[in-house]
Amino acid sequence: MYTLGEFVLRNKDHFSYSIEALLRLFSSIKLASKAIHKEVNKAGLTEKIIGSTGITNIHGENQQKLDDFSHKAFIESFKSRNVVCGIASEESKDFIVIKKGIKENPYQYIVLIDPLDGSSNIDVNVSIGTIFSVYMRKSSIQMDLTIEDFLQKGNQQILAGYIIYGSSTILVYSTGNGVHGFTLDPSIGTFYLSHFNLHFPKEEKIYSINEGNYAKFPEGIKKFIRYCQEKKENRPYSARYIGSLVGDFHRNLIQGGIYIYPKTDSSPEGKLRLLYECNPMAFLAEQAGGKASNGKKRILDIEPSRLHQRTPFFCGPVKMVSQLEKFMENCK
Ligand code: AHM
Ligand code: MG
Repeated sequence: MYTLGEFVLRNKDHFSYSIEALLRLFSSIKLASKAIHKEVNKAGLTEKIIGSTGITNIHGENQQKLDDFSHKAFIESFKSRNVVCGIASEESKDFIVIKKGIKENPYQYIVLIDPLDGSSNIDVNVSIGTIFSVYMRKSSIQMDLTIEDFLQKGNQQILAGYIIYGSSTILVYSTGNGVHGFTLDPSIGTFYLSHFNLHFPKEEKIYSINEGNYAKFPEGIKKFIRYCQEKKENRPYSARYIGSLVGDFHRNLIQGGIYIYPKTDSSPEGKLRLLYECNPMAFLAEQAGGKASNGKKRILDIEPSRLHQRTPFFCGPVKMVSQLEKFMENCK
């Protein structure tokens, strides 16, 4: 049985940068995710975690206590491991600079993170997750970090992944050499390899979309939904929607399905954030033999202009995403 650390070391040629840095990055991610796992599992027992902080976050949403706890857990954990120079989080308006001299912090990695995704599911005991994305900084190590260090195209990611806090806690990642999953054994606090080289299965089975918004969808999406429901070939597909991107993506990766979050009348740019939700999932999807698109363009090729930029997001097996793109194209 391989632990995450042992697996990373044995596959050091999967990462073109410093292996010590990768181990430190994982050390930070594991530490924070275990703290969140522990809180999630006793959420019903403690006022500390259930409910809202009473603060409206930068997206105009009610910040949950677990959102805040998770944000702080990751920031502290990355700070303590001396491997990251800057962090952008869904819970913070601006990027956060880790202040350390070059000598003390020679590593120049940039992290973008959604510390706790699917917050509407926290209080009802449904799967939630963390999504992370890592880049090399672009600016010189001698200079201050700039927003350009964070506004990189998804195709520049050197590490991306998620942690799902579900019936078990699983960490899934890719460095551009396949997608691998590790399940936490909570009795000893160790992640063990459980899903080697994940790939979307050959047969498509599922479509995942918040169909309650049907009336607000573009015509191409309505057509695609009707296509999914048609009795033809291997259709109709099953409808499955948790409302946690990590949970929906993880199930669709294992069982074969497409995740759909289009623009709507009320969210003309879509709902999901490009940099710390869509790009890491798109990177994983492609590594697992799938595809991710905004309806017209590959997600990983979008040039970002804002930290909290939103985008329509369609992600899953190539055949399904390409079919959806065709409907979108014919419906302009
Ligand atoms: P969050 O980051 O505020 O939790 O929002 C992102 C979540 C995704 O996890 C999920 O897929 C989507 O929002 C659900 O949105 P909706 O409730 O509109 O279906
Ligand atoms: Mg989110």
